[in-house]
Amino acid sequence: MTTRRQFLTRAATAAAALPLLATVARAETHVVTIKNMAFSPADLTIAPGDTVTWVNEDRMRHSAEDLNGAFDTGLLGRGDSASLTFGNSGSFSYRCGPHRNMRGTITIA
Ligand SMILES: [Cu+2]
Repeated sequence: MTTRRQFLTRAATAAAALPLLATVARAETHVVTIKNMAFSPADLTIAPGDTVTWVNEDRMRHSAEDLNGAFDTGLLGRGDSASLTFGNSGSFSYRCGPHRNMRGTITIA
């Protein structure tokens, strides 16, 4: 079973104020695999507006929870995934809820 959850972070307004300078980039989706009690890649840099999809390949349940509460995928069973579309800026540190030593970061650059 696959669950998909969408979250939206704060939309930045700076880019909208400069329409003539903006280039329309195609948003990408990045996959973070959860396997063997680790996020891979643990540290991921994405472009503004990109989506990150976490896929759990472990038998035990995991989650990705932002340390500051910006997002929480909820527990994902084996084969489950959750997707989050990020805004225009920010840097996020997250961990697995049940296994707090499992850590990762998302940087928008
Ligand atoms: Cu975990």
